[in-house]
Amino acid sequence: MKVNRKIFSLVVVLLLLTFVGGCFQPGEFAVIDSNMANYKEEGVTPKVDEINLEFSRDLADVGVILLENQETTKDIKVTQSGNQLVISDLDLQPITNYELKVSVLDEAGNKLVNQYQFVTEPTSYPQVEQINDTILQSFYWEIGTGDYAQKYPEEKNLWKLLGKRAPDFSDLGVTALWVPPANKAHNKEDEGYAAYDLWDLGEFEQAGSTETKYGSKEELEQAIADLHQQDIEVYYDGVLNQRIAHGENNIEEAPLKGGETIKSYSNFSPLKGRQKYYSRADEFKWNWKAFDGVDYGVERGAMGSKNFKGKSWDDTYGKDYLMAADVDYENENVQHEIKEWGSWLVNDIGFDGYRLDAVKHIDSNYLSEWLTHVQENSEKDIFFVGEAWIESTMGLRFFINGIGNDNLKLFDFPLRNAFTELSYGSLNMSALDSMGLVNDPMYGDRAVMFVDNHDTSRDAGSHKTPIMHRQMQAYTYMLTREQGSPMVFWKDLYNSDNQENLKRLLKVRKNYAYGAGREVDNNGDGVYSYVREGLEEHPNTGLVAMISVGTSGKVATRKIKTNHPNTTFYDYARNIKEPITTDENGYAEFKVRQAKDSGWSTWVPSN
Ligand SMILES: [Ca+2]
Ligand SMILES: [Ca+2]
Ligand SMILES: [Ca+2]
Repeated sequence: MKVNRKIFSLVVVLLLLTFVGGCFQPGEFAVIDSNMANYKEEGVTPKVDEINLEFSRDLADVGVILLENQETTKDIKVTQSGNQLVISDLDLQPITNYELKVSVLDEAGNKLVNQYQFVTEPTSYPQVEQINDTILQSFYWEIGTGDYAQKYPEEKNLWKLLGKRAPDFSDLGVTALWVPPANKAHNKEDEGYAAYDLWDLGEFEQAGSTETKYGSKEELEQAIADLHQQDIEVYYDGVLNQRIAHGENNIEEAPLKGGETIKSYSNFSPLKGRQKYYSRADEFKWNWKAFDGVDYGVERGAMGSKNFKGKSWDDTYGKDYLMAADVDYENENVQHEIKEWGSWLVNDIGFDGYRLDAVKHIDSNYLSEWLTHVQENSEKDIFFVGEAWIESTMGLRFFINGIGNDNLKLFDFPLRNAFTELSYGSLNMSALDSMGLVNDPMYGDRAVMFVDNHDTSRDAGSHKTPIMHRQMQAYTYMLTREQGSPMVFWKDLYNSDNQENLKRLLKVRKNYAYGAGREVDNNGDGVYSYVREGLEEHPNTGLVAMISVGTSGKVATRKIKTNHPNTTFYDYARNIKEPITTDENGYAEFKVRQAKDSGWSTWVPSN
């Protein structure tokens, strides 16, 4: 028998736990250690040829059965000595279901039955030179608050957690993180969209605290360093449209267009962050002159949006006014400062890109100028995605043309509307070849696809209905697509029942979703399939992705051509257990189940 030092130390730890009141009861008949514990996280590979179990008592009799794909009983070797049991000669196959049943008797005739179920991993993954881009939105509305803070206490200091989790992100194939607005907000509990001082990243005692909801500036900078260590880019959430006051110190007398003077929350000077970092900080103040208008006066109350004296609303795609004190991008001081700030975040703090909030309410000319400025003043290839909340593809196209800047990508809201229909079961699956910006022949690669985000999936006050059903079908579509960039939502990845499924799907994207993407010719009747041809230099890349909208529980088959003749494919999603082998022309009958909670398959070539 193999002497395993790790087991010995684990036993010591278990005994220690007992001593301090752990759950292991001395004298209880139980498995006290097993190498299966190690495989819980890393998965069982076909190379595993031995399972070790150590019991709390010596064994008198042993019965072991290993079932392959729920039917075949495998020939295995069982060796027992004292309280140790070794099951060997396993001959495991890749991506196959196994069920191990172990029943043992101790010397007094007490019986103990243990069952282990596992699906084996592939023997190896393709090693592509450049993995696909995958963005993670690394927060959600409720993060670090209420029940979530109880259940996920590590999320209370987000910056620390992001640094710590960087290796896991890398393992999943995440290449970039969109982090929440890191600027000081009007109070510490705020998510960051109620921007107070854009230059204060949790460094100055302002608006009631030094830290932001997510931590301190030092912690943010450490997180960026840890993420860069794993080759993960970090995107800043830029809130350029509005400023929101903290309290009485921000009240000033301000003249409105038409002669009336009100008391408004529009005096933001001095701002400590700005005074420290902006060399022209003394040349103007952030008071009403830096804004176009407000919709509230201290004595007047809500009054609808009104311009300050001499101001006019900016030239925007939507209405310029959205909320609070609306920034005036025709003001040259403002223009200059926000450009300097944009470059500071990239060049001094280390950000690699931006997610830009509410861009249809920001001056279109200035937005384009700002994008060009930030890009041209950096050696990095800066990523920019705008939140232009426009739910038609034609509208997004119109917005892109209006901004006229090749650097800007946009969130694909119309594609998400298709996912909503998919969720309800009412989507015509054959239309999935043409939905959203991602399928636009000109602008497909400008699309950032998403299933849900901090606005569309909130527990209360959600701006849309969250995608409740067929979430994995939507993610499968998005994460296997050739065009566009997909964004995965933290709440789906770490706080949902789907997290293991989503992690497997991310691995499909990282390892197999390469080569040209191709629509098949038999989409419809509740099934959509999509092929990635694979890379010539990596013959074990490529895939067939299938999603369904049906609920019968039956398996649907589609004859699909791949670029892989005489090749065995496995469903990496584990929703269909049996492998499929293509003929000499690359054809096979691929399968997907018609069910809400298992209606997706990602067929990948075996290695
Ligand atoms: Ca203006
Ligand atoms: Ca505006
Ligand atoms: Ca404005």
